[in-house]
Amino acid sequence: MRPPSMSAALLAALAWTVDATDREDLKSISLRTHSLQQPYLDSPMQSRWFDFGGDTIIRTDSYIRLTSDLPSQSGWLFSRVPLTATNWEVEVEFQISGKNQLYGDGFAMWITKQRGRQGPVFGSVDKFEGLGIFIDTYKNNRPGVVFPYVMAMFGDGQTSYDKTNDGKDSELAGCSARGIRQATVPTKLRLTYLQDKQLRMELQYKSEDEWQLCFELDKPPSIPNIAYLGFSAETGELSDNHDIISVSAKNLYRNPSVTGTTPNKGKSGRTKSPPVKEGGGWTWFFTKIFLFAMVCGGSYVGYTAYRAKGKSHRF
Ligand SMILES: [Ca+2]
Repeated sequence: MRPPSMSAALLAALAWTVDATDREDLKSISLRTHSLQQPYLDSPMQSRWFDFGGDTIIRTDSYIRLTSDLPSQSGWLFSRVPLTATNWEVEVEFQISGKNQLYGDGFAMWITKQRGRQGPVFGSVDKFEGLGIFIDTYKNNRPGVVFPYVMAMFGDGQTSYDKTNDGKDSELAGCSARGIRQATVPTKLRLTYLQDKQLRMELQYKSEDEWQLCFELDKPPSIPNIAYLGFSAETGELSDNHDIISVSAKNLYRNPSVTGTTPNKGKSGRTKSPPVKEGGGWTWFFTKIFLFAMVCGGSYVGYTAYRAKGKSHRF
């Protein structure tokens, strides 16, 4: 068995040390293929990693506008390659704004098998497969619920989103987010997915650097193997600007120095799964090199001392 090359091992080690998430047992690596920031385009009218269509317009110094504050608009933005990471986190800065007293309809974030097609669910297709997150700003019919409302729906490819009742029957989880539109601070969402373990949504809209937990599910449905990251929005009679400011996606790894090796850190105790192979092998590889160096160094010192002692006896 060949050990990994030193450069690859060093790179992996560096990746662990930078960019830690707020969970001690997880480390992250940025996914450039699923991240977006100004100026968004890397050649005139094109982005290497994202496609856009419908009424979407891009202002390279400001935002990607999925819909403008005009009636009957519909726009989308989708990654070109699937999100293949098993565990990931996507943080999105967005802005919902408009000049009218009545406004709608909101926007969606997608992790779905379908991509890049206009449709009736916040500007994208119905009967989707995968995860849809809806930031619904217009209450069609959900008595007693404060809007804007943020909800997750898991699509099986057959179930329709029921717009008339704001998707109530197909809701996986959700929360009210009064103030997420026309907010005075940058508005953000952060979605974390740990396969078979956790789906968590946090929102930032009340004050900067203060995250509100929207929902957390322990055993989320499995996202299709081939699933694209996307965004879409729609306006009807009522309208709003729905803007994506930036997207930051990360691949999450279990931290091998915490999982199963440090008994003091209680959190790792509940993790039954073995350490992620990308990490465990290389840490052990470094440990072995370190131990080998210690043994060599120790032997040399011992041998030198032994010889010196031998000499002193002789004379
Ligand atoms: Ca609605």
